[in-house]
Amino acid sequence: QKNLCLLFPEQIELAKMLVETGQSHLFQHWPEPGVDNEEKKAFFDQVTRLNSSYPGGLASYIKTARELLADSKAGKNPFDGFTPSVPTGENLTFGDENFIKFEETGVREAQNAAFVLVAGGLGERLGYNGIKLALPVETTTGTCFLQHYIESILALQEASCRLTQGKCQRDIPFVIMTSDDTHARTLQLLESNSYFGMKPSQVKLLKQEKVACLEDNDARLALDPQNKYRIQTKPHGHGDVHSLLYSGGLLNTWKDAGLRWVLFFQDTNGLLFKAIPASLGVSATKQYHVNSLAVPRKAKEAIGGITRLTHTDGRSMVINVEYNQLDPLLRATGHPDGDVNSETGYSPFPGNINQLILELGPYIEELKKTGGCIKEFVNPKYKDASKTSFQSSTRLECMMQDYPKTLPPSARVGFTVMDTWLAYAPVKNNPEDAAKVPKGNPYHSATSGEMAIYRANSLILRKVGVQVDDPVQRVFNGQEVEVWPRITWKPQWGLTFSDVSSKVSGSCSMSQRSTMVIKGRNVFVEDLSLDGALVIESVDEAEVKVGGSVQNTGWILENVDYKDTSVPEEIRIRGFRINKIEQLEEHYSEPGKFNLKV
Ligand code: UGB
Repeated sequence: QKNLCLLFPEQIELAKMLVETGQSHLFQHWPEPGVDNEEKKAFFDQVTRLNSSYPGGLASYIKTARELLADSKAGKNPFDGFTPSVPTGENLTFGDENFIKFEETGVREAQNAAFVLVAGGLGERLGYNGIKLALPVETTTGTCFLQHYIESILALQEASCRLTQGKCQRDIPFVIMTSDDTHARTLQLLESNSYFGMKPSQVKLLKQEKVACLEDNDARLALDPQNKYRIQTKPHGHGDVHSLLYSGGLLNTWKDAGLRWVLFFQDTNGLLFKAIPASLGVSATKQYHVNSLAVPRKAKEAIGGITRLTHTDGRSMVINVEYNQLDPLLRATGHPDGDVNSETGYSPFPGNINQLILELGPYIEELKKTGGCIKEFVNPKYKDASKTSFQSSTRLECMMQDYPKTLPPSARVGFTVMDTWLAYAPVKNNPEDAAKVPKGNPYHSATSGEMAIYRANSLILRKVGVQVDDPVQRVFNGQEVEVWPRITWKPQWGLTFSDVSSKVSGSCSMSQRSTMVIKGRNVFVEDLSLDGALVIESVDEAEVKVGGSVQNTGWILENVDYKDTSVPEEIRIRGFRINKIEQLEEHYSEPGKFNLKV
């Protein structure tokens, strides 16, 4: 009471709200008025932020938390009344007629798209000290994820413009959701690299706020153990992206500019853009309001399962069931073995890779109703079976893929399944955990993420007629992986199947120990036999034809141990370094036509 006398009117309102919602304990230790005034002010600054960044304010957060905590204590099944079944979606096969048709449609539509990258997570499972966007996708070129994403969007923009004979007028908007954990370092990465060639005005960073932690079933807010004048906070999850986009007014700006699609994606999937054009084509052709990208899923793999849920009252929806919920749901609904592989060797439920394509108009209409609030959940770790106290504080969380949960049955919700080798290779697990992944399941590590790039590029080249040698098996950081030739190219060289097939001709071959790096839009590979390393860099105005027989010692992979701290972290987490012994390297910095015949 006495402390309240010193407060501003808006702070008094907040203090009252806290007391009325059962949070008086936050003030119990407060000394008499006049003591620790700066700290008390900082406390209210934080409460103001927590209150304004949550739709409906802190009172609403506390109310929802109480309800969800009570449900959790009572063991209420969030899927009560729902039966899971395997849904049907669009299955694409890379390089066939259907795929090529969807790719072309997708590229055409890309100029009507905006991209949203959720990158607020620190990646606790990976344990990397920097932001994940700064990690190399592969170490042959050292291109980081953010650069790769930006170059892919720019390549898509150019390709879309070309297809419409230059009638497009706009740059594709690119939003990155950051958090306090990642914001400054993401901005710094962009600024110190001139936005990797994108116009700074094209990129917008939206920072998500953390939410208050809860210390018990009454949803009493937890004080920060380090500072008794602060409420402890934790991330709220990637679901925040919807309310941030809505409250910032960006969606309406995009709509007014004539955009039609919003594509959401995650921080470390170096393959994703190989799947984007075709899946956007599926959205446009099928007029999906929601299209989720999926890949065949191994049972128990840490990716959600796309599931049809049918309620006893007749309601039905196609939605992601998160990996920790799928097994109990199946067991509770007549599948005693739970989440297991079928005779195909995969779970019958396609794996959600959290790449969503939403149609902008219906998305805005839905958000007008919900304000972008996504159904939340709570996952307290209880001390014992009485479920009366927690091991550590918890908080509400939300996931971006739960967006369809509030949609009416009339909404057109679909999904597109692609081959894993083409679409999905995330970097999520540290070497130690990756080495423990059951045999046959993907590692989702920096090692497997990099190897997946080489495999995909090799398989794509095979599909356009190049004779690429089989991979060899090697073990890095305790993980057995296939090592294909290290083939990389810039997105503007080969964004789609048609792009790649138009750049490669004649009789070409690549030995397993080869490396090929193409950094140039107009590089044409013709009758090339490669056994070693070849690097071609050229400016846009140069047209370079490369052929003949290249043979040299090349670049070799040497094992390093992830525990060896003398090696930089981004290298040692993959378990190998590339020793660049000998290569044929050519740079074309002038416009013109060139012929490199070795
Ligand atoms: N992220 C944020 O931006 N903010 C946050 O508060 C938290 C995360 P994780 P997760 O496709 O691989 C998801 O931690 O959540 C960003 C799907 O839920 O890597 O365990 C973060 O920066 C799951 O269904 O993944 O699992 C990152 O970019 C499955 O699809 C992204 O959110 C799985 O991803 C994902 O965060 C997958």
